[in-house]
Amino acid sequence: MKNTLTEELLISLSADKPSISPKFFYDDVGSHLFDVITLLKEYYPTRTEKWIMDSYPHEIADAVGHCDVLLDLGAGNCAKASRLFNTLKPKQYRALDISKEYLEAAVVDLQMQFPQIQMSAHAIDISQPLVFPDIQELHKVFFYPGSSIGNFDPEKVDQFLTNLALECHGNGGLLIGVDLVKDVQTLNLAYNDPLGVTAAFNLNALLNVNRLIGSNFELQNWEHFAFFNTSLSRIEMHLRAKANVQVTLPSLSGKEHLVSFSTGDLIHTENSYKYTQDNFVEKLRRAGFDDIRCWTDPNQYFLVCFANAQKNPS
Ligand code: AVI
Repeated sequence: MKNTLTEELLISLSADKPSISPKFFYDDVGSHLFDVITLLKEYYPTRTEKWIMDSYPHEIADAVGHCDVLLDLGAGNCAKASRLFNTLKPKQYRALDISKEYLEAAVVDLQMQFPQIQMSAHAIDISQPLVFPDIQELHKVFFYPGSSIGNFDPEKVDQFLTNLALECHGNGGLLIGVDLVKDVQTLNLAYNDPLGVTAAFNLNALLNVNRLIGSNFELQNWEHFAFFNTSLSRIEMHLRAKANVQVTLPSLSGKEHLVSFSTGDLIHTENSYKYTQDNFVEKLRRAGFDDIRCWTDPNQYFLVCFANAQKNPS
């Protein structure tokens, strides 16, 4: 596992357009910094999604209908899903995330509060194809909040949604939160908060990479750079070199090599795609969902959809 990660980072950092996958944001410090981001006034997605879920609990429950199994994709501390338990009344809750320890602790706590729901925690990388043969016959509701779908490239989104629609086996659907296109100022501010929390979150990826592969990125040589790319409809986050720097990277054979960056050079760390309601609904349809219900907030900043898997997927 360590070698695979090292290899992935060495390849992406030595490429013509260097990058670090956003999954490297989420070490312990990075996960806490992300939690702080969600509390910031400028970062509207988390509280707007909560506002929508809290404003339409019965409409959402009606659309979802009967729920045998709630599958929480990227569950984290399970807080968002647990707010749905009283209205969706799932018989089973499966929390899926990349880190099992964190997840197990959250599920143990939650199980005490909701003893009637059968709960389990599963360490799964949801960017890989998902299969759930043991619950094929049951009515499944996939839950994917927080606009995490925005961090996938569009082709990956299509594969991911198609996989979920097929995994419903004509019996279930997807409850998903999606960030919407809006004025550029609001978008840029959400990823350039004046307190600098998003900057710290972005820079912390370098510390995590140093720890994982033994490189020697120095934070004072790098700055946060984020902007809305209108033509691609995405926020791009980068780390920008503030000086000419050389970074030592290890190699799998044990020999170190130097990578040079000039002032202004970029390391791409994240894309966060923003959709319109129409183009996201169209994506859901193409992936094999129909009967799609949508809810939004008065500013139309964020979208929550429930999409039923087609009964006879073609
Ligand atoms: C996790 N994800 C949906 C966040 C986003 O808005 O794309 C990650 C994030 N990056 C910077 N701020 C928040």
